[in-house]
Amino acid sequence: MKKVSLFGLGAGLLAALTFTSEPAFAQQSTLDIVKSRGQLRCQLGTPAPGWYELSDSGKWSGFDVENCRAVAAAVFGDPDKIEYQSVTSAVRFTAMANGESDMLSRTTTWTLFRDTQLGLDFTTVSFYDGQGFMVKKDMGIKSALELKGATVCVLTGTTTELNLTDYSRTNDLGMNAVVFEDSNVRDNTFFTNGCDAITNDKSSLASTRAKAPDTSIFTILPETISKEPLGPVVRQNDSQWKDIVLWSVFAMVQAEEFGITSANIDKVIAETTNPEIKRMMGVEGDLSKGLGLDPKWAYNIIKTVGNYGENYEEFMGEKTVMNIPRAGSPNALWTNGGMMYSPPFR
Ligand SMILES: N[C@@H](CCC(=O)N[C@@H](CS)C(=O)NCC(=O)O)C(=O)O
Repeated sequence: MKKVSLFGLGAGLLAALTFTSEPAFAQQSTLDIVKSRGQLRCQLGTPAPGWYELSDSGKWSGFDVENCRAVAAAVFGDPDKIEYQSVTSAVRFTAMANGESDMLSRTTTWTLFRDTQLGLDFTTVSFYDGQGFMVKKDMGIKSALELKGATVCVLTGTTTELNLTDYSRTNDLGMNAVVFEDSNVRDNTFFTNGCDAITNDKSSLASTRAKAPDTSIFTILPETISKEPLGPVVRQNDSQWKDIVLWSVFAMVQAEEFGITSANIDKVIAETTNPEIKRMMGVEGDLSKGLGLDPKWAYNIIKTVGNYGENYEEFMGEKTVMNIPRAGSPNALWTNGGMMYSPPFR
């Protein structure tokens, strides 16, 4: 029996439920459910370079996948105890609200509506982005403001779709949205000239470009038309679970600030005199108690998944197909002038 009303779903969304739901859980915490299942159910989007890639052998990897792996490492000491769910943007929140996914980590923008009217809680921002437009270079334009009357490929159920409407209206551009539910169909339509432009978070434009047979023919226009703070989402009303996901991300950010990597962590712990590192790594104190996790939860994240900077470099950095410079962006550590900032581990 579905108890979806627990999550504050409206009748409209209820009607839109497409997932078989498991029995809802009035008392049982998400942590208990995840532990007794022996796996974290983590929701990703459909495969996209940089963010969530699926190898031929069925292995997921990517920047947003690392948030799932961090939580599994925190809960189980093993980042692979995950059942991944690949879901389109259009139905992602339904899959959360009905209990199908324990968390989502999939280029999802934190907005007031989503945080307060879908039975969900946003945890923190793991990547700051903004929306842009990509066109083929041979179109010969330099600005989105030249896209008057253009057809623009866009994914449904996204902030992207809403921002496109706002931007077109505000600037009197009369753009025509060509709306898709499947991101592959959207991308292929753009590649084969079915639209003049494609719009998305700029990081996702880089991801689309990376899928193209010839990446050199595209240009991402300079305008950033929105704020897209992306991060993991959980169901509302389970603050312990929210804390686990939130502090798993913070642990990766804080480890980078401390200069702790997956490679040097054991040496740092053996040699450090820094009490905050000792507390964070479970060598001293009992900081893990409130989270209901093993004292080594943060150690397990950094040892097996790495710190924030390691993950950025591996999946988003300038040596990757994404090639998104971090220096000077909000995704730099606060100590380098960015916005990546963890509260204290005390
Ligand atoms: N950040 C925006 C856009 C999210 C979005 O559409 N992400 C794409 C990236 S290409 C995605 O996850 N696509 C996979 C899919 O929907 O199948 C939002 O939260 O609405």
